[in-house]
Amino acid sequence: MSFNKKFDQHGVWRREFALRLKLLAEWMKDHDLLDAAVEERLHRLESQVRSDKVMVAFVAEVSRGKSELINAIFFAGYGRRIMPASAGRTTMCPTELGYDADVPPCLRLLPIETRLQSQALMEWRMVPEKWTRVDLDVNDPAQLARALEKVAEVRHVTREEARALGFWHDDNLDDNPLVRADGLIEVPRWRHALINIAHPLLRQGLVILDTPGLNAIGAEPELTVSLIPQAHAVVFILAADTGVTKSDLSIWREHLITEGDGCESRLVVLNKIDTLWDALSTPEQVQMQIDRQVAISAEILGLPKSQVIPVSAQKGLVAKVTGDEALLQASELPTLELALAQGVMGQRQKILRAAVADGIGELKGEAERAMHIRRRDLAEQMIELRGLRGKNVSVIHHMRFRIEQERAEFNASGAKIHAVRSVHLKLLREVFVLLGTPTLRAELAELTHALKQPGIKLGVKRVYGQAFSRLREGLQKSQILSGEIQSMLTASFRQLNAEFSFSLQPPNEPDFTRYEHDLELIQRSHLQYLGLGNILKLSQPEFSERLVRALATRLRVVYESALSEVELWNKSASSQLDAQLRERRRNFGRRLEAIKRIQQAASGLNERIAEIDAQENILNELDAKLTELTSHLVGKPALPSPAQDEAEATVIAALTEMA
Ligand SMILES: Nc1nc2c(ncn2[C@@H]2O[C@H](COP(=O)(O)OP(=O)(O)O)[C@@H](O)[C@H]2O)c(=O)[nH]1
Ligand SMILES: [Mg+2]
Repeated sequence: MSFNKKFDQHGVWRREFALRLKLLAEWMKDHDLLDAAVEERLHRLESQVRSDKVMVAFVAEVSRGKSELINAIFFAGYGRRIMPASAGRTTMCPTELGYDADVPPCLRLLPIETRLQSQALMEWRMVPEKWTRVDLDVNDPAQLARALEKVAEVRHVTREEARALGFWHDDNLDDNPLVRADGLIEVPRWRHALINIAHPLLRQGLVILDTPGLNAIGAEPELTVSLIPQAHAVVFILAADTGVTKSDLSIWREHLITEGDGCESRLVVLNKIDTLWDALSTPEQVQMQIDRQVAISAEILGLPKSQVIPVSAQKGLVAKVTGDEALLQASELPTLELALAQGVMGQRQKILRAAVADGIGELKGEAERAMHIRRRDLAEQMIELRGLRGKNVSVIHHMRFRIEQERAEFNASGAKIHAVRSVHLKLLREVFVLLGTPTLRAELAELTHALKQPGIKLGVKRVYGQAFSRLREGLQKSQILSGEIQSMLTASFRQLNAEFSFSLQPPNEPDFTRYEHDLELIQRSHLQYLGLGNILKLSQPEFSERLVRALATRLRVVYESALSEVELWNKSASSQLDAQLRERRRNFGRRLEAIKRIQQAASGLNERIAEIDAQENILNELDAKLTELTSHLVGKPALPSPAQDEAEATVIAALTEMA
């Protein structure tokens, strides 16, 4: 299955999931099963699946054919080149292609001069007015292609300006751009480009990152320490006619090697194999030459041969546009698409499904607990009412008095429940402080300060190590505190259960090891980046500033998700208490109501018993329906087929009717 088809299939699953989730929510609401925690969980699941992005980054030295490959894989349907990819017109700035429904189709460009300020790229995204916007007409591929040529624009600046912008390094002369005869240096006009178009794949959450060559990657630390490591797949491109050059190797080593995990998501492409096609050689001879280039490249990069895929992006694009099947096969593009589909999409789906299955499992548990309480209340009422059979008026009167007394006692014990809550909140507040923005900010200020010390170069690893072990310590402390909160919750829930025969169950406590692992990866990407060459740049104060800003934006994401996990945990605990209290109050109401009716007419008793029987049956049905609705959500997606489309159409129709 090609990448595009696999991605489509993923999209179908996600849409279907979102629809089913909506159905589940409506159903739960109708049956009064939607408490605050469940609602929150549904909401999170929905946005997790809806906003799930898959980022594929294309990284290589200039002119290896990144843009051409993007054209060939994703945009051949437009019938022409969309990303500029021709000699002398190459992408000069990192370019992200994606789709955001809230923004009209456009190209947004961030001027290169923003590098003179210390804000991280992520922060600039929040300031739309700093970006130059060009509207795009998606129905006019020629206009689209013309507009996108802006990403190739350059400026000519003096050496001082180039140095300030991060393109010139006095201690690393080899890597500097060429100086023209008039002494000026060519630099990109834009720092970053965002392309927003409603291409079918982009609509479904694909984000493509096209990067310029080594020089521009090196100048933007955020690419290396943030965007590229977070991409779900990185395609590294070599050209068959040049083999692995020195700068190819620098990019590979400085920006792409990650130890341990992530191997599956790195694809190496040996592009331009058509330059080896040669009318004077036999196909076997050409193939041998390609194989040799693959073997040599794999050896230099330290990869198994199977991980280097030879293709011709250009011929692949031509073949798709002209419908030339033989040429398409010869270009080997389908082989690359297959590898992307299996490696990247397969992986992504597995992760998302696992996360979703966990969420659904907890949600189901919460709803079942609510039903359990109702079931038990019914059972108790049943015993109570059966006991009244054949009893005289005074016994019934006495019973009513007893229930009223019980209710008064229960209302008076509200203070005890309140106490449990306030201790819980107090401890939680400590966790919030540990994981909060001020704590993180203070940590990072310390790191910036340390990095700015003269002669830091040798101590970088240690300084990072210290900062990260403090961060890890914070997470470990949060884990310990959460453990204490959990024990407290368990004990007080048990006590409340015993005293009021509640069935409270403490929700799963947050697990911070995942976030520790994230910290590990972030630390590694920074050290990797600084370990080679780039460490020299620390002598420029604005560089360390930028580096730490980039670090901050990435850490913030980790801390925000940790905090939100803690919040959900808290919400789940307190909404259980709320639910039990509410149900109990209702239960008193129902019991009193039943007695009153029995006092008024003797026949009331049997009627009431029959009602309770009926309610028990309804609960059983609800239980079965819940299992059915949730099992649809964690089930495997059907293969895309006409039947699948029909199924989807049916669900959509059902929902439209509901709305
Ligand atoms: N012969 C040949 N040329 C290619 C191929 N892919 C790209 N090119 C050419 O290589 C040059 C650079 O391509 P481009 O996509 O702009 O490279 P980028 O800088 O990596 O984005 C352009 O002139 C392309 O036409 C290919 O598969 N075969
Ligand atoms: Mg390019």
